[in-house]
Amino acid sequence: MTLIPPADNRTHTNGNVEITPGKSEGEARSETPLRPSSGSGEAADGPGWKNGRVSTLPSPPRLTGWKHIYSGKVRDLYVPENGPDSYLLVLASNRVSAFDHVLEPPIPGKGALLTALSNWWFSRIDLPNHLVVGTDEGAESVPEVPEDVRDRAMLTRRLEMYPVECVVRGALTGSGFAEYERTGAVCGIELPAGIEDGDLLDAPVYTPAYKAPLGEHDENISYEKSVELVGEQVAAALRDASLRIFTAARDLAAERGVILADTKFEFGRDPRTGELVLADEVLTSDSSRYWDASVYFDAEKSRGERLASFDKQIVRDWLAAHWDKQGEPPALPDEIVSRTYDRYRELHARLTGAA
Ligand code: Q0T
Repeated sequence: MTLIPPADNRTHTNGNVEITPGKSEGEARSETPLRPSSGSGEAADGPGWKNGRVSTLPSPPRLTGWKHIYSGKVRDLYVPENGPDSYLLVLASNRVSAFDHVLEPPIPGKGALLTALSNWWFSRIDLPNHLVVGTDEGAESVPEVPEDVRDRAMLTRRLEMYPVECVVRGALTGSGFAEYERTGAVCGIELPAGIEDGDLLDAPVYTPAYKAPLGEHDENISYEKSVELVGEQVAAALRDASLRIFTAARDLAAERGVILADTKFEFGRDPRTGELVLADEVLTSDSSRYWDASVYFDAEKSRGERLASFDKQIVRDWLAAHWDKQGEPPALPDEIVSRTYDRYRELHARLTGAA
């Protein structure tokens, strides 16, 4: 896998946008979709809507020319109101989730920052991706992306998504470490004894998960199970592409003092060409765990400190100290919101070299 040289921006134009905290609106694991919208109109006006369990999501914004069809914990999906239905708008909100709850308040600027990071990675990954670029669309007319959400919107080609979350782990932590502790293996891959939480693996492992329907938790699966789900050829292509992207991204991050611990990719099939296409957001701190290398390798620090990730660790730590995980989580104080934003911004700056 080669990463495209930094100067090359051929897949999009906003790889290095300047980031400023935006207007207030809105794990390193997968995002569980919560519930489809019940229609285009009410979503924008309603009092917010409940998912299957506990939290109430803020209503997604109404976008001219677009119909809201779906919301996950942190992103909202739209389709063109009057066609063509071959496009999809993925809007990154400023919402933050932890311990399976969407928290209040949102983190101003988060959606734009993660979108910029995802775009930056897309432009460096030498595989077809789902982003729609200006003029390659032939006769079809795609609705405009409204100006006020452009910095956190991805205009994408609508794909047939494969029901496999393509997780790659270069280190063992989270659900992967938990499974290893129970069984000595992750997704059927046996690992040497004695690995501790957060240890780097000798070689990255591909640990797919099944995308559970609506509200259920994704389930780690074996490679063989992924073959049953998508067929032998596609399963192998998903695994090979995931490992190649991970390895290249891990090496690039390492040059910038950042450890890419693990990440999740999603792929689809382009119905026009049949080709495998990289979709979703890529290598953001919502889909990945990043660690600060100088902290990770600091022998003076505790394991917890060393694994403090470039994502929601500040939020998780504050919640763990101020909430018993029963009922609704308390609102985050302003200081936690701004420190979390700073952390996201620092990751973006380190990786991309932006100020
Ligand atoms: C998708 C067809 O974004 C998601 O959930 C948030 C509510 C995950 N997801 C992505 C798709 C994509 C993309 N990305 C695409 N290009 N074509 N579907 C569906 N869910």
